[in-house]
Amino acid sequence: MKVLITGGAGFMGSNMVHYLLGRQENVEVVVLDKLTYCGNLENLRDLDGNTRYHFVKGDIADQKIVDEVVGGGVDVILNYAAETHVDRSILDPTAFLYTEIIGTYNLLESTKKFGIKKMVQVSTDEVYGSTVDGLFTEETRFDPSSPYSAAKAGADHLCSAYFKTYGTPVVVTHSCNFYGPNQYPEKVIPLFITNLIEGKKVPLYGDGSNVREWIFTEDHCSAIEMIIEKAASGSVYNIGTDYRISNIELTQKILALMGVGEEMIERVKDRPGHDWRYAVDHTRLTQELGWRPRVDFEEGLKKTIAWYREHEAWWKPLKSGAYLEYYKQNYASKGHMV
Ligand code: NAD
Ligand code: TDX
Repeated sequence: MKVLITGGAGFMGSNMVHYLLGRQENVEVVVLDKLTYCGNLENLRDLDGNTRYHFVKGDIADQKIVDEVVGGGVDVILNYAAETHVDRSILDPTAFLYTEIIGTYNLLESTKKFGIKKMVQVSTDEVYGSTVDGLFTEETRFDPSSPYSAAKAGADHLCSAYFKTYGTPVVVTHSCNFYGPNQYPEKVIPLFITNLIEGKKVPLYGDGSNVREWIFTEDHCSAIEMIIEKAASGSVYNIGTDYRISNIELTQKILALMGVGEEMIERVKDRPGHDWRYAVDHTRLTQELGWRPRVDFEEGLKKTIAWYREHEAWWKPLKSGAYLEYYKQNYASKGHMV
């Protein structure tokens, strides 16, 4: 089976590349990635020379490159490529619209044109907006709050429309928040961990009462693997863990595990349009496909903190802005298609 993973140089995409290659010997992976500030070939460096892994630099908003890669022989497409940071979408939504909407449209067109067996659209629970005390089911009406989640919702609607109109074999997932090794240090967990390693305070938005549901990398990968194997075309699955925690509780856990006190919290202005609570009902995935999460949050958080402690060389250039220069020097002349 040949699997195209768009956005495979990013956080969860690269975790999925490793997960699939590690678990299934008959799998070949092609990564198509634009290498934005978030795409990092360091995440895939250990695969250099692996004959079951191929890397192509390209933009999913460019139909020509998408057709070339998909038409080159692919069985399954996993669309991880996206602009993913809510705060950046508030500052400038442009790239979010191109990548999320035009990019997903291009992948759907190529899926249709080349008779691809399955496309999985890796989406988010944020499309449902915020809920005070309920749970999001797959029937919950989309009510996005940020340009990021509105763009993801637009892409998800396109997937549904392609299935209804053309029978395009697409499956959409709505996952809760990811965490784990290799996450770009702008997202709350790696930002807070790396700030504390550097002796800096952690910027907590608003009163810290906002609630998020968290899933560790391997658990998200196992859900997507099961969806590749078993999900019917046109189906939609929420991916969640039932592990929900407020940002202040999350911060306190990180501070405790890192051996520092609450004086390291800096209360800052709230995010505009900040969703208060996400809560996912994943009954369908569990009952229909038999999936369940396995990693306990404390265990995953400890592993994540240990990884950032051991990989300063990975995140320091990202925080200092030196990554692109480093990347040009280390990769551009070494046979990568960049
Ligand atoms: P990330 O930001 O770490 O990586 C995104 C990757 O996509 C990068 O490698 C980037 O270079 C690539 N990319 C961006 N624009 C591209 C384009 N136009 N063409 C080709 N490649 C492009 O992402 P992540 O946090 O691992 O999220 C992966 C997917 O999962 C996204 O679709 C996101 O919406 C979804 N998701 C994320 C979370 C979360 O908590 N991070 C939760 C639910 C769903
Ligand atoms: O510095 C911060 N301080 C803070 O209090 C940052 C970066 C965040 N926060 C808060 C905002 C959120 O309530 O922490 C929470 C998590 O923030 P992010 O890590 O930015 O994630 P979130 O906004 O929840 O979105 C994430 O999960 C869903 C991903 O970035 C999305 O791509 C995904 O779809």
